[in-house]
Amino acid sequence: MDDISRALFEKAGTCIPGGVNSPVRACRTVDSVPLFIAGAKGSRVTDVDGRDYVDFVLSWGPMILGHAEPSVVDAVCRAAARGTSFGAPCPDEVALAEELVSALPGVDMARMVNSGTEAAMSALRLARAVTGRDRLLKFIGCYHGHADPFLAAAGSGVATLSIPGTPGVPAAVTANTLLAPYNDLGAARACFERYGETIAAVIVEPVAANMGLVPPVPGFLEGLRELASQYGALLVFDEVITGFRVAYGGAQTRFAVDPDLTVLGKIVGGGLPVGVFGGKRCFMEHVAPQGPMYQAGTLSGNPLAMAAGLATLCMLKTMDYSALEDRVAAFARALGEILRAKGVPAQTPCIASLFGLFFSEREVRCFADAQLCDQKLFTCFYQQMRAQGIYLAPSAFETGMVSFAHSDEDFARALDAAGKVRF
Ligand code: KE4
Repeated sequence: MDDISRALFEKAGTCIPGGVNSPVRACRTVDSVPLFIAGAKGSRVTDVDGRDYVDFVLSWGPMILGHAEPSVVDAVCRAAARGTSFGAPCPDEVALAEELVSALPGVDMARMVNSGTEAAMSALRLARAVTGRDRLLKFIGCYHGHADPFLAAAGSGVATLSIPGTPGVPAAVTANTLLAPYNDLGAARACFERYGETIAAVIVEPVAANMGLVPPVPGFLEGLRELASQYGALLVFDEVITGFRVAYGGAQTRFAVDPDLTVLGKIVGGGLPVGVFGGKRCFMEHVAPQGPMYQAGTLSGNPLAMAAGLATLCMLKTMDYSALEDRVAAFARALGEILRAKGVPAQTPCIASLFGLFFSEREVRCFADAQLCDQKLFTCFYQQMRAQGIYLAPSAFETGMVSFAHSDEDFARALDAAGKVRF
C-alpha cells in the first residue's frame, strides 16, 4: 500500500537524522511509516504510491487556502522569473509589512525572518533588550519553536522554575524560563508576584494548538494583559498558528487583547519559509539598524516568500471565515458523536478552522489534562483513518486544520471513515 514511501523512508534514514527534516513527520508516536508526498491540490494530498488523502494537516497550518492555489502559484512563478533572491530590499517586503500592520491591531512595525522559531527567538531578545530584564514566562504545553529558552521542562518542586527540556540546552539558559500551566491565571500571577520585576516577557499561544487544541478560558488572555502591564513585562502573542486563521486579524482581534509583540509564521508565507516578529512602534524601534538590538537574515524578506504571503493574504481578505467556522464546528460535533457512540471517550474542541481530538472523558484545559488522554486510542484512530484516505496530524498533541478548499464531500468522507474505525 505504501511500498514506495517505505523504501524512500529507509533511504532517507541513511542520510537524514530519523529520515525526516522535522521530528513529528516521522510518525513515531503513532507507530506508522511517514507518507512521502508527491503532490497536493486543494484539500487533497497524493503520496508517492499514488494514493489520495483528504488533508487535515495542511503543512501544519500554512495552506489555509488549500494546496497549489492558482493565484499563489502564479505569484511565486512570476516572482521567480524576476530572480529568487537579492539580499536587498524588494517592493513586496514593504507591501507585506503594510498588510500585517493594517490587519493586526498590535503591530505597528514588522520584521521578516525565515521561520516561527526565528521570530519567537527574536521577539524574546527584543523584549529583553527593551526591558533590560532576563526572565521569560511561558506556559507548559505551548510551543514557540526550538530556540533554547523555550525548550524548558517543568523543574522539580517549585512549579515555576524549569530545567532544559532537551540535551544541548544549557541549564543557565532555561534557568531564566518560568513555567505555568496554560489557562491558570493564578499560577501566572504567582510567577509575577515572585519574579515580576525580572520578567521581560510573557509569551503565550492565544489559542494553544501544540498540546492538542486548547482554547483560552474566558479572562485568561485579558488577565495576562493586565499582569504584563502591571509589572512592566511585554505580552507576546505567538500567532504562528492563530494568525490569519482564527480571524483575518488573528487572535488579538478575535479576543480583543492587545499584545506588545506578535510572532507570526505559516500562513503569512503562503507555504514558503516566512516568520515575522512585529509589535508596537516604541518596541520595534529598538531593532537594528534603527535601534541597538541585533537581528539579521540572508533570506529574510525573500521575494518568492513575500509574493506567496501577499497572494495568500490578498485572497484571504475576501474569504468568509464565519461560514468556514460553522462548517468545521458541525464536523467536529459530528465526529465527537460518532466516536462516543462507539463507547470511546472523545472531546472534539474547535475554534475557527481548527479542531482537536482528545480521547478523554473530560474537557482538556491544560497540558496535564492532555497527557491523561488515551494515546493508544489515538494511534488506533490515526492508523485506521489513514488507511481510509484521511490524513491527520501524526500526534495527539497536534491540531486538525481545515482549509477554504475543503468540501462537504471531504467532511462526509472523514466522518464515514471515522464511523468505520474499530477500537
Ligand atoms: P517553525 O520554526 O516550525 O516555523 O515555527 C515554530 C512554531 C512557533 N509557534 C507555534 C505556535 C508553532 O506551532 C510552531 C510550529 N508548529 C509545529 C507544529 N505544531 C510545526 C511542525 C514541526 O515542528 O514540524
